Amino acid sequence: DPFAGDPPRHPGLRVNSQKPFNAEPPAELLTESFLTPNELFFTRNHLPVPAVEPGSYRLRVEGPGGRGLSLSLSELRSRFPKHEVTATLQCAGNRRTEMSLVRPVKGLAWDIGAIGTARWGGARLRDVLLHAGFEERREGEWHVCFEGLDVDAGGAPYGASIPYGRAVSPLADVLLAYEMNGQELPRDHGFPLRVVVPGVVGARSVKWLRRVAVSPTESPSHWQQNDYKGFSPCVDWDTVDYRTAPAIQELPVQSAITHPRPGAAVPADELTVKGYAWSGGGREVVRVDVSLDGGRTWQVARLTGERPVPGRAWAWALWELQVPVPAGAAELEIVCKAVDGSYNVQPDTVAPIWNLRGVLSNAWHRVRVTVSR
Ligand code: MTE
Ligand code: MO
Repeated sequence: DPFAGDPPRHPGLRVNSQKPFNAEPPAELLTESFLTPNELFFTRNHLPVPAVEPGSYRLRVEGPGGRGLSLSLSELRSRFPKHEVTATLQCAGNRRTEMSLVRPVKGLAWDIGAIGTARWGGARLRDVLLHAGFEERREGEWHVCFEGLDVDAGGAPYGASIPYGRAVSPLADVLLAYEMNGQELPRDHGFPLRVVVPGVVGARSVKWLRRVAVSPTESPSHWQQNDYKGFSPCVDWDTVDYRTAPAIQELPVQSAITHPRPGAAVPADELTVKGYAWSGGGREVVRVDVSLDGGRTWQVARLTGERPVPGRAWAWALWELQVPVPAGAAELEIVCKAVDGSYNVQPDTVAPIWNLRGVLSNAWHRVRVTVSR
């Protein structure tokens, strides 16, 4: 069993697949704290968790002109200033179950919990690239490619890439992280070293990082080339051509209701609605609207948590609304939708954004509850 060496996990997680391990926290726990506890942070593994001996671990960085660097963990910690960033990671497949209600899609059945926020600590990727001899600016199109220590049956590693400009930008805060919420990176989250690309789909934040290389083309990995791309609802498995769509990088604006849960019985007097909201590319959430009547009338929720730097809002906003329950209502359809700093909004329904892989599922989140009498 190639998964026999996987680490122990928190029993409270909702498991989507055991081998490889994919799990999310129960939605109501997700917004209990601004930083998601490490043991409750969703896990998205494509392959078995590699066993890494920290003493002999080396990160390989391919430098310009065929020169290369090999860095131990203690070199990564001592040669580069430690930088900390609070950033949300979201899987492209978060909220996929809602998309599969429209029509079946291929992929793990994530509810709303394939998202989490942590304070990541590590070396800036920028500092490591400059140390390896790269310049701040490079003419033409370049990508920074990452490889993990997890390899498939054919020996191909998990891999992904981001544009060079993001990798070297001091404002983009891309990290080679060895800490998560002040602790050593847990094995499921990439021990001993992972990439964290704030504002970008989780798939690019490569765990168990073994190699960094600069290339004129994107990562050749399956997950960069033939997965994690969005398509029109008219594209099916007979017509899909992965070369025609760009790889997902920055994610669109998103929000979801974590409390109450679908089917719950809520009190007849007053109701507290809670949830999260986030947008890609560092775009801050400027507003969350909540409806109790399926979207006919709206109220503005109160944003809680840390105030972001506009344009570098890497972490989610949590939000809350206390509302009187409309007199006589027996059922409520609670809806939320977020607005980001570019005034991007979420689509109201799922069908027009349906796609065969069930990615980018960010329609208004709807939760039906009954009112207890
Ligand atoms: N890195 C490696 N090496 N192997 C993986 O399977 N999964 C990716 C990314 N990095 C993956 C990886 C995907 S799709 C996501 S959403 C995030 O890791 C999830 O990070 P987490 O498990 O720490 O939440
Ligand atoms: Mo993902």
